[in-house]
Amino acid sequence: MAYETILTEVKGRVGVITLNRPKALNALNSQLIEELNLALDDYERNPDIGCIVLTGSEKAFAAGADIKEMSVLEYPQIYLDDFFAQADRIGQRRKPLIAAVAGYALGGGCELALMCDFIYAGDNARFGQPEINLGVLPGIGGTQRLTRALGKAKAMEMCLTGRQMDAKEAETAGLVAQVFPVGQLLEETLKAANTIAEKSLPSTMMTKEAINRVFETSLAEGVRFERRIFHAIFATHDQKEGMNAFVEKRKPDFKHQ
Ligand code: CO8
Repeated sequence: MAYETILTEVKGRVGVITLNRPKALNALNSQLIEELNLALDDYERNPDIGCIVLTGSEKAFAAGADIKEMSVLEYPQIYLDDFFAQADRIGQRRKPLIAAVAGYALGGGCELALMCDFIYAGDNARFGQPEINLGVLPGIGGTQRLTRALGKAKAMEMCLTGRQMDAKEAETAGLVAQVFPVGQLLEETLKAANTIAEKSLPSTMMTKEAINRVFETSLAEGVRFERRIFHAIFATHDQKEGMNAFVEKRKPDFKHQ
């Protein structure tokens, strides 16, 4: 499928999506969100894809939602159209999804990275929720996910002042999993993505689902949920293969089912 705002490339069992609106620093407009969802649908349906990487350019992962597109919108149309509701689907994906963030990840760009399962950052990455400077507020989950990722103090400070956080601070604060020199970011992200994609797909998907339960439920319910899907994974080929391979001292041959 030909896209205008993103690039897609399959590397082994990893599906890569590159945001590609360089003239607008990858600002997220409706077309980009639609194309991103189509590409994600495609990778999710493809049994040969075990992990997805979402990235941008060295200058910008994404500098926010497209302010030029939004500036002309009026209430109640924005309400009736449920503007940007499709963005929520990105955070509901089932296969592991890694954000490789270099440069600006601001506003909707930061929120998009937060919808991924974890973030690897280039050492030039800058995270921020500058919506307050535009007289608005984060609208794609930033107030919720940033607070869960960073805690109340830093999330409040960032959203209320609009200040940016560099990669080092983001790693210390737990927003990103690891920081790499920007020139090595994609290579390192692909390495991790390959590692994940080679594991049994039902076990990576169930692990993602169980960890995400943390944000939706109590500890007791979450532990019960984990036990139920742990029991269920004994219905897969790969559980038998993985455990037999260990006992027989050989490499497992996962069939991803
Ligand atoms: N939207 C549209 N265009 C943008 C955006 C954006 N978010 N960011 C940059 N651009 C464009 C610029 O207008 C410029 O275009 P042109 O060449 O035609 O003038 C081009 O990209 C390059 O940008 P700059 O010249 O500004 O580049 P600099 O290197 O000088 O500055 C910055 C880079 C600091 C990133 C600067 O561009 C900037 O501050 N951008 C805006 C950042 C921002 O405020 N982001 C938040 C947007 S609001 C948001 O994300 C809300 C999401 C919620 C939506 C919910 C819907 C329900």
